Amino acid sequence: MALRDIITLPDKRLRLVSDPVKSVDAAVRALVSDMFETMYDAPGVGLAAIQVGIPKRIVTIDTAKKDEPKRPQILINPAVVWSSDEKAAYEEGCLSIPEYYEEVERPARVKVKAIDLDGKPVELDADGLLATVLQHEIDHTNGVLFIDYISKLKRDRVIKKFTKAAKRTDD
Ligand code: GNR
Ligand code: NI
Repeated sequence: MALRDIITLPDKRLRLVSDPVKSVDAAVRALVSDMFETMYDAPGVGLAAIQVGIPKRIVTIDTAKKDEPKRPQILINPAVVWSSDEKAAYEEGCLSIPEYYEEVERPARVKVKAIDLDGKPVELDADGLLATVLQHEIDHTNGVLFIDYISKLKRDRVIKKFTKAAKRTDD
């Protein structure tokens, strides 16, 4: 078990389309274990492998509140197979865009298919925060960030802020 570094804007790897996992082997299990450790430490309610620099379609999620028992969920090769016409708005944040929050509207309910750590197919029906986090994480596996859904003015402003901050730290 190890903490891994979370990559942040403007790291171009956040725009990669991650590769499907072909077999759930020891390396995948070790990565999943590190992702949970990194996600709980951050803390965050979800994490995609690309956020620790690994372009594989692997997602960890735990939307349990602080006073509730842990509820770890692992999704390998996840895909949204149905989404509701009804939308829901959530104030979203992202560990790869630290301390920036904006309201995003997405389908309120989704059905997601994936495989678990045993390579077995799983199907999830989600609403509320879980539906939003599932979509946010599956977006990461496709190189999509929540700022892609806000106005271009706000998006350009936040990208510029992180680009400037990165320039200041490497000179
Ligand atoms: O910790 C997180 N909180 C969150 C809140 C609202 C919508 C999505 C999220 S996911 C985020 C962690 C993260 O960046 N996952 O990719
Ligand atoms: Ni994120």
